Amino acid sequence: MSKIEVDQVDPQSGTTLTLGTSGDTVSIPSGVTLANSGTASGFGLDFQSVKTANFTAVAGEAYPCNTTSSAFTATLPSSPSVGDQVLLMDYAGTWNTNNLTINPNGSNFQGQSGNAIASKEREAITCTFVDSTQGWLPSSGYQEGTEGVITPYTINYLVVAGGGGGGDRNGGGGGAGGLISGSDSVIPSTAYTITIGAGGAKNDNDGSDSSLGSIATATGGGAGSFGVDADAANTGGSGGGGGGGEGGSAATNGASGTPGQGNAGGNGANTNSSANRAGAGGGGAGAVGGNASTSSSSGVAGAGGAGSASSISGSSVTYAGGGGGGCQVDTGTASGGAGGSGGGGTGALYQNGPNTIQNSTAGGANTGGGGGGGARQVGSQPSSGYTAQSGGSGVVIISYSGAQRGTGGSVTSSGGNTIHTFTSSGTYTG
Ligand SMILES: [Ca+2]
Repeated sequence: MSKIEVDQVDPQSGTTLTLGTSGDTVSIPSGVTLANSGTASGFGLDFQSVKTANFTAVAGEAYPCNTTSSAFTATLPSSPSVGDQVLLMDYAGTWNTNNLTINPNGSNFQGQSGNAIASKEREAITCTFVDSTQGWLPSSGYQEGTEGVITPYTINYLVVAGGGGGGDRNGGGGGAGGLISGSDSVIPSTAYTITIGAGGAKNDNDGSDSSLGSIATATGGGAGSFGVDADAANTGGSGGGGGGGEGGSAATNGASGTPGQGNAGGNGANTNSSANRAGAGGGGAGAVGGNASTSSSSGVAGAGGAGSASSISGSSVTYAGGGGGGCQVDTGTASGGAGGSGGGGTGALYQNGPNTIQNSTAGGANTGGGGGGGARQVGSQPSSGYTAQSGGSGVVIISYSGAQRGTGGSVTSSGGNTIHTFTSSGTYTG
């Protein structure tokens, strides 16, 4: 190896200086600085083969990404150096249907932690690592529009289904609508269908499901048993309460709820020799429905199971209480049948002799409360108030930190959060 030491190298003729010949490598040793004060061309990112599945990018490389078959994730380099660059481009014009997810691998992307999503057809993005605060920034691109790279954000949610209907004739209270709370991420400018479940009408009608897109679906509350042919209480988000039956029929047991959403209804009771018959409470999100009890001198209807409190709206509100059971007492005293906290309806009580009655009520609107059970109608009974009632409709509430980002529902703010409350079906657009 020989060494030439000169201060300048110029072309021997003409104006082109050539280093090496084809196949050679011109090596710049570590510690050497190439300072360019002229025009550089032909330098750039090292182009790679087409990617069709998850991969981890290397700084200084460019990747065509083909999402024709399925969406996948490009993970940026970990522990990047300032100035590191990665180029990503939509190989087949399919990022709008199968998005490319960009995982910043522990660094921020545009100042936020978590993944970003590239969703524009024929988009191309050069990602440059700037610093630990902003992390990676798109430093150049094509077809990026105003939302070329979007960053999902976290929401907290509450989804409550419609409550089940109560049962007539010493029937059980309706089970509360299923209650689900949690958190998930939503994608800006994406529509999420909001469904608010209706409450079930009296006598064997369950509440309807409520849902937040594909993120969460709460199951409608189960109907309470009603006193015809020992109708069985229905399962649901929370289960319906068992009935006391009518005539000489048997009492029935409560039905089960859905794990993670609600609880079972209580069991009905009767003392047919005294014509004392009592329905049980429907299950609530926070507790099982109360059992009924009877003797030769009394009937006690079961209370609806307690609901569950949530502060997602900015203040503590209890949702999804079970309906109370209904009760007929021909011999002695009648009591009980309170609705569970959180919108559960009150069960009807009928006490023969004094001919007194406790009116039943429906589950509260937008609470998911179960409907109250009914008492048995007899000839001397007042003309109304003894029948079972329907369950209450459900509700969906979305909350996230900071200023308003999405649209839909009734929008309020509390404690630095923006809150979207849906009392009827609609759309949340992220
Ligand atoms: Ca039934």
